[in-house]
Amino acid sequence: MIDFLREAANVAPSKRQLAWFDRKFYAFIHFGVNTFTDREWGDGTEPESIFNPEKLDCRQWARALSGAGMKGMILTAKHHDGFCLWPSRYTEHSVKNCPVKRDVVGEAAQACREAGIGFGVYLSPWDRNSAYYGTPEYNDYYCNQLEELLTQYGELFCVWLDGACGEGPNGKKQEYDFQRYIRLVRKHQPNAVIFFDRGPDVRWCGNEAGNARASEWAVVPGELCWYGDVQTGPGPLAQEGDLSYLYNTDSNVGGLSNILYSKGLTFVPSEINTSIRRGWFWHKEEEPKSLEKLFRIYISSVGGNACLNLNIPPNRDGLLDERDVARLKELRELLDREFGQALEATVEKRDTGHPMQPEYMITLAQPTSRIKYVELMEDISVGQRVEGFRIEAVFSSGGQFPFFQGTTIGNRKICALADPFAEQNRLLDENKVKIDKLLVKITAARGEVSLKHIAVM
Ligand code: FUL
Repeated sequence: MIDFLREAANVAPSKRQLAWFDRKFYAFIHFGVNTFTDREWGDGTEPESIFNPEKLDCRQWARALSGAGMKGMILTAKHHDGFCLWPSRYTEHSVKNCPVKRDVVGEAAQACREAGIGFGVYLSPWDRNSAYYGTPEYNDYYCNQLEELLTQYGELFCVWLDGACGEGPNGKKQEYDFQRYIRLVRKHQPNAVIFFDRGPDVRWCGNEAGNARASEWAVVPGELCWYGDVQTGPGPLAQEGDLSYLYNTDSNVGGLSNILYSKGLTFVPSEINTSIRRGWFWHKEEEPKSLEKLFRIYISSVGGNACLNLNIPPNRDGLLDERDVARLKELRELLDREFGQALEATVEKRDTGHPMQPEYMITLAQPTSRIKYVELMEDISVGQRVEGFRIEAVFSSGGQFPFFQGTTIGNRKICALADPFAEQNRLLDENKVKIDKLLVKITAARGEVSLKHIAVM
């Protein structure tokens, strides 16, 4: 039991996973024939001629994303309909046979480089157009396309593999050779993280609604799948990394279990991906999610030991919709207002005699009653360890009280003590007493704890 806990505490991330965590917030771009047919899933029979984004401007996309503080863009180079946004040598079903004969992948990659953000690709394994689909040759076809993307467009920060596996044009399903896909990505883009339902580098959070778990563990049993439903996901109660799941690491859950992973504990953090609108592709009548909703998604994902991949779909002109761009700008302004300026403070780690339960005393330069957030980061380069913590306020007038109780910290935990959308904020509005110091007490951990960053906003 103790050995098992020690093992769990010491499962460490790779360099590419740490670099991915640093990106925090990046964008999905769903763009393709669906943009022009008003559908979410094309069936592969769409004529190339319908893809006609006459004002296509990938620089406009990249500018809006980087302006919103996003650190990357992942473009759907090919969605389930099989239509390719780059002139692949291996199919005619691509931009090369469209009225606008432009290499959208190349232009997007270049725009990201200019804007100083990362670029990544989504290449759907499910292909409803390819005649190879459902045969062993399809894996060759897929790898050929993947290799084009991996070698022609510079450095990629992410290769996003979709788990969907439906029927192809001849009614057959495909057995994907994921091991081969992964080897190919590693060979050409060793720094790119591979997203797939359960890793190997980043896993799906289990829903498309933007719901993060209340306690997010990056260390999970290798073969454990997400439990859930696409619309609502597992909800905050299924905590894949908690001990009850870890102890089941010998179980064999889910249909894909044997494809990718050996059993045992592995470091695979979760990505929260959702669209700024209801659909992944652009539909005229859809409106962006409210600022409040997006802010809550941001706090619970970026501030909940995950990264946020927010989809912003270009319209039929090939431009991001002004409504979405405006909402992104509002979000950036709100994030800057809430988190932009940390209060001046000093932090002292206190030895409690127990390395798994240290305390951190934060002394504010100016006593204040306006504390809104506390941001904590574990040094996860050695593993994720904190299971529980508490924050107590220490008043200059004397007295102390606990006001925040949390579970996991991981890469980053944003503890929200105030809510910009609430009419009243207990701590800010009612408490006129000034807070002098804050005490962060780690109450439970799987190993020795080291917080590498503490900020008070
Ligand atoms: C899913 C797809 O079926 C959706 O269309 C979308 O691309 C989403 C991100 O992944 O598996």
